[in-house]
Amino acid sequence: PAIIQRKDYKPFPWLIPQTHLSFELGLEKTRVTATLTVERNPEAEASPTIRLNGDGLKLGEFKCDGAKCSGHTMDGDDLVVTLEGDSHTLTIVTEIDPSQNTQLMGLFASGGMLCTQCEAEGFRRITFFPDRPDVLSTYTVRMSAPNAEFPVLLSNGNNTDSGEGEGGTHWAEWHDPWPKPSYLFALVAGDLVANSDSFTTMSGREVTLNIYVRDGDLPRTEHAMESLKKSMVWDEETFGREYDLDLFNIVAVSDFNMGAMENKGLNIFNTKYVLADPETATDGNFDAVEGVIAHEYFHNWSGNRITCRDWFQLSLKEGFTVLRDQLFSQDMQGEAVKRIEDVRVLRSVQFPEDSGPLAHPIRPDSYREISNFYTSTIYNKGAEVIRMMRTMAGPDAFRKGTDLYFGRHDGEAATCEDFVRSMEDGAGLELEQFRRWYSQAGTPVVEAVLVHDGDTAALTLKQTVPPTPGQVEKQPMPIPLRIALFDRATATHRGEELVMLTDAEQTFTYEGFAEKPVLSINRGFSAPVTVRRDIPQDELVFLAANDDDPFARYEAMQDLVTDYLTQVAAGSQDDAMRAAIGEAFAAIMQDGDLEDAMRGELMILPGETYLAEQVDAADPGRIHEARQGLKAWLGETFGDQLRALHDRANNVPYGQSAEARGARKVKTLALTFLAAADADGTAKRAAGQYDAADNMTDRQGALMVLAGLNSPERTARLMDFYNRYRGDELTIDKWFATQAASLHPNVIEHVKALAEHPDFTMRNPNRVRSLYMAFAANPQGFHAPDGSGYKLIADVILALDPINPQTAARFVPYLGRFRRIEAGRAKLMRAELERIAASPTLSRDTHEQVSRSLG
Ligand code: DPP
Ligand code: ZN
Repeated sequence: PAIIQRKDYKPFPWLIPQTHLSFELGLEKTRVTATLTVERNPEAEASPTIRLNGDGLKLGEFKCDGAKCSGHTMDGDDLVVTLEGDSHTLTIVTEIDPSQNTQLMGLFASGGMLCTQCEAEGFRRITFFPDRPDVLSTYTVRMSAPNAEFPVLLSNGNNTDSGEGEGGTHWAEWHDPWPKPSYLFALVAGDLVANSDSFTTMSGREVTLNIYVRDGDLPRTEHAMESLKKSMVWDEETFGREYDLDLFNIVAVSDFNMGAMENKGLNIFNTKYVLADPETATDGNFDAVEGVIAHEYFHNWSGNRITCRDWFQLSLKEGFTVLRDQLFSQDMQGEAVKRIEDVRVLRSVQFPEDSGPLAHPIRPDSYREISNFYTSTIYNKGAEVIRMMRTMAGPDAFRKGTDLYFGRHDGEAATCEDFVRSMEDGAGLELEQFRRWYSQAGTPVVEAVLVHDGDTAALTLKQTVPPTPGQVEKQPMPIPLRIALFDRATATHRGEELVMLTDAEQTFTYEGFAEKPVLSINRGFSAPVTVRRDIPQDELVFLAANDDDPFARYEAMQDLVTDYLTQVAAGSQDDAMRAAIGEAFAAIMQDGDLEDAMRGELMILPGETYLAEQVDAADPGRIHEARQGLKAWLGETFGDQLRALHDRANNVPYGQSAEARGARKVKTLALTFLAAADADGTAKRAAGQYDAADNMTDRQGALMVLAGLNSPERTARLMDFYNRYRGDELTIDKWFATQAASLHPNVIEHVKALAEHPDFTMRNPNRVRSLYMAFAANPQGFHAPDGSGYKLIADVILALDPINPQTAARFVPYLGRFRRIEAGRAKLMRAELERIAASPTLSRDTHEQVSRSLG
């Protein structure tokens, strides 16, 4: 398959000012009539033809200016039309079968309803069109459908007209006044009910808000509605962005590849990110709904009003919008904990991507299948890069930069370069060297050494950016590091400063230190880098107890545990170090000034993927044992305190206050340590928590602990959970995921048995992910020394690829990490990749990921 290169970008030779789409809808047969006005693009090189992309489409009728014409041919999947003159009207008829669309791209059926997903290249599965983000058009849509099956008919923009048709059909017309690229087109038809509300914008316009769901799901939409209204206010106050239509619709659908989609005025959501109530959603689910609702809403400006020139610019909208949703959630839930959570995701998903065969810059240079580039690098590292600009500029100047960007590029298909220039001009930043963050892949490593002499402290920082595929030589990056130097005796510092490391090596000196200070660095995680600090263990203990930057305090604890665990995994056990960790752990449990939400963060041990990243050739088995060993030791040594913590948290009644949420977090966390030390006693305690639970957070938390234990309580509660929630898709997903992610030694057998369960299906991405992604991310099962976990995931990829290639390809990176794994397992992982590669019928998605992984 062809490689698309960023440097080859050329504007499209034609403009499509108007797009009229007429749908005669049916689950098995939908007829689409597209009427496009086309005009020569005065800013592009003239072309005698217009290329309209298609994907698996069969052309029905074709007319040019109302007449049958012959100047068109098929070139592969595309329709190429020869056009003389400067403007024409093209009429194109296609017929599609949504019920057979298992890829869930384009128009597809889900539970009796019809809906669309067009980003990135799904529109070409509906009709022939220049399916690229820089072709903006004004859409008018007419739908007709049987009234009984599809009483609700929705598209982008405003509902301009509707009426009854022949033979029990009805029709509706929608018009979207804002020109948009085809990937933002959406249509929904189904038997749906709405939670309706309204919002008055800052200029006093009233906007109708609807969240459409299946009948029974209505009671679970309140949190999403509240989140939407909060997002709308926040974007006005924080970024000066006002909503621009009279109607904002959200529709929830069960079968969906992504989390959600920001189609103009008609967001389509995976039910997972809409539906929430205390009985079925965990605190984490509530937060995820709030975050995704905000994310998609914020896209209305960062994505829709200003879109991307080409898909290489994807991070322009995604990185920026992720930063916007992170800042929103920080304001809603508390900055410190949210920052720690975001960094945990970055380090457990993006860092491994950056150090593996699929590493790419946040603005890639080439791709074969764009679906493969909806990555943690584009999203999460992209957000970190813009966050660094904000850190360097300060929030007020940053806002001037974003104001300039929104003003300057409104209505355009823009580039990352446009964004950077707006930041230079608006925020007053000098970003020439900083542009390397857009072009260089790989996570920079910063070594920090602090030397004390007389009354001077000298901090030497060295950076290296590791080689990545296609990028062997790297240039130094500008790295903003927030630092503080602590006086050991008073546990205070003179104030934080922002150090800019721009060269390969630099030394910064600080006067007036009679004693050697303790270095706190990359506070707030001001740069997405790995810091290797040469710092004695007692200073880490000091920072874990005293740092006033919550992130830095967390980081000190993580570093302490990471150092210890990597040593244990390498075969040396340092009891003094373990004792120091124990002391810090006990202090965290007892610190009366800490909120429980933060206490929980400080107690969470670094994850196994993160630990594996710290060494060149990780042994996942030994890492798992080392981590479990420390948990058991902590659980044993601090059993009384952990039980007391569990009892105290158990007495906090259910509620959404920070206190109640924090209590629920430490409650289950305490169980995980206790379970590692005392399986039988903890099984009873966990079963007690399960039985008494009046909310999903406590219930699933207890079930998660029980699922890892060999105990009679395990079986009984798993059965209870299933019977209680049978038929409730999202909750049964949890039932699958909890078992697939468990610490149980027989987890592979469990997963194989669950794959045969009548509720399992390869057709529903949420179900597939709940069983197999949970398993692939479970090091103990996935990295079974005999390779059975690798084989299982490879079999999933091969079986899923013909059904849903986009989702199948998402499993490849787990196997692709073999170069960072010890030789025995690496060989088995590689062999599975080669087995997949040998399949003659791989999709473009999976083929690209497998061949990049094998390198
Ligand atoms: N739906 C995806 C997102 O919002 C792609 N735009 O990030
Ligand atoms: Zn997005």
